Amino acid sequence: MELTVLAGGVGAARFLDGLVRVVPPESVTVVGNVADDLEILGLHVSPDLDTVVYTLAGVVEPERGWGLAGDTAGALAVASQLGGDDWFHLSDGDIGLHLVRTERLRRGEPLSAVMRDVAERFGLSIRLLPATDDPVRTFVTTEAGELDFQTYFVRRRHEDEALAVRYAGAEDARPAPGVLEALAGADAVVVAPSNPFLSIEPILAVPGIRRTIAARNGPVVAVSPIVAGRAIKGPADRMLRSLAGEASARAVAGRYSDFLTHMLVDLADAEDVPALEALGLRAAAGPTLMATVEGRIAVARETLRLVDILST
Ligand code: FO1
Repeated sequence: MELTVLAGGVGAARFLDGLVRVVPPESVTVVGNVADDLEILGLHVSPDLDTVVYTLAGVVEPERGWGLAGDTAGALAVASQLGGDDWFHLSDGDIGLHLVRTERLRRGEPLSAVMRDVAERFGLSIRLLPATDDPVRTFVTTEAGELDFQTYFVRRRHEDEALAVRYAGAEDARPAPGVLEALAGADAVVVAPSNPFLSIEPILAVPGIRRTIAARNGPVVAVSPIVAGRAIKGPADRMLRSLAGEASARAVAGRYSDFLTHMLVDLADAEDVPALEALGLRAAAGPTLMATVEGRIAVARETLRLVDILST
């Protein structure tokens, strides 16, 4: 049994943390978003891939859901004193990863090769693939102008209304080695509970990825990142309202209408199930909250039950 998961930020990492406790981690391939990668203080940072690594390795800062738990920030304090960028929080241990990655990328190695080694050295058994080794970067149009992703998200705390989203470089990007095979060959593809615009669509924008998913015969199941009209974390609810008309599981399903076959919505949204089924999906309401490990396991189990991979 093989599962391939499209994954963005913290919600996806928490979902994966449950999934690898329910199925053998070796059977899981993650296709991760790289469009929120940034260069800062001369370092290449891949927040979404690192969040998956730190979460599955059990070293993530648990409240925020990103970065290393219990780490110091001496390097950033000195950088700040010297007038360097200090708005993006990089802790000392995290910088160690960015140093190694940046050096290897500068030597010409692909991101996928670097992250394969990083995942292995953190003891992970899943396969972690960036969607692409090529540079794709998200830009968000706001009333303050077009902002690069981390300026919109971290520096301005995603307070601006998103009027449009663009994935620069996507049209020239190629899927990283193994991505299309993992999507075509999996018993199920899972769209993690991630922001459609900021986490999933930048993956789908890489030529070949969306088409390969749509051409599957097997199930493609999404877990709704919206609970009772609200995002658990981040701006997905506000972005769905401004860019897709409403913040609901239905609106999320609408973003994936060309390939989605199944959808898990939160128990609070059980009344959405008939409307999703009217769209031709198999849908179910179940737990989707992932604050605890037990919650993450429950979400993973419900997702796999919905696509008949688990029977109990
Ligand atoms: N998120 C923040 O809100 N503020 C930060 O300063 C910040 C730093 C950061 C450093 C490394 C890393 O792996 C993630 C970091 N994040 C930070 C999270 C990240 O910006 C977002 O969660 C994702 O890019 C969105 O998926």
